[in-house]
Amino acid sequence: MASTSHHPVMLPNKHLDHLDSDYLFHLDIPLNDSEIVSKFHNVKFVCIGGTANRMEKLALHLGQEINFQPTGNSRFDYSFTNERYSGFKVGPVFCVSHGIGTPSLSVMLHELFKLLQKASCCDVTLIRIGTCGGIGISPGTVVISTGALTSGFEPFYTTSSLGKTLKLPTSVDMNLVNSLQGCRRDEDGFQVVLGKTYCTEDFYQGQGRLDGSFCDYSKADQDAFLRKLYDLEVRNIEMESAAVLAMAHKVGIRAAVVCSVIVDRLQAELPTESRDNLQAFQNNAIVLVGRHIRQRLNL
Ligand code: R2B
Repeated sequence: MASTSHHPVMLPNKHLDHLDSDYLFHLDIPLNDSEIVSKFHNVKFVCIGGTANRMEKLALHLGQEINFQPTGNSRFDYSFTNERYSGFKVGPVFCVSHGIGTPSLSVMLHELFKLLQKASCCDVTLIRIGTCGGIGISPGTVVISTGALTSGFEPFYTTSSLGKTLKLPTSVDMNLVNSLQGCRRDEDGFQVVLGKTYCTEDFYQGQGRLDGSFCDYSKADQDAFLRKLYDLEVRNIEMESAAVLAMAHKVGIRAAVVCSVIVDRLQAELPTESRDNLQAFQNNAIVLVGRHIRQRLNL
């Protein structure tokens, strides 16, 4: 690693010290199995994204980037797939799926963070690699989030605790953002843009679409909403960034959100490009993050 800092994962939950045994119910990993847990000790990058399939492909791609040599018959040094989530580990890189939206993501992150602490991981970086709608940004462009706004246009991830609303500030590590941006090369066939991300709980009304199963606003309302987002320096919309940035900040893990635009919401509701083009767009974010990881690992 280029950095010489030593920053162990230390979770702000004193109850964790007093558990007899702990089982990561949704990841299906027993934390009292030291053989499994020790496999994660070398994790430096956790890359997360919506689907299992994408995470498997991502792990294989990043494994090649960092010259990961698998032992035995498996292509990974650890993997799991269950009804909820999937994870694929290639050396210091662990790729995990999170499903759609912050509720699904937050369950996975709580368990992931516990695993990282139990495995005594140090200097971990968390990167969400996803897809998004652009706001005045053309498909194929990669947007790196400089912050995340949620409903009310506030920079908080809103959840609840003991029946009360809990607002966690979203916070971004600008060194990480700038370093990711610096990984773009002149010969790349895509642009990289920095901007705020609007994170919603719903794909249809939440994102101002007119084509959900119900809709009680007009096209003019939609236009005003998207214009307002643009004026607030929002450049993309997706459904997980606020929880990634707030939860990682809360536990002291450096995090970033890097998303490929698949539709410009100022032009269309849904992507209009071919499947092959959409695949190529998704790869743009992966290329950027792969270079960043190589650079940080001094490869
Ligand atoms: C982007 O794509 C998904 C919705 O289609 C959601 O996970 C997101 O943030």
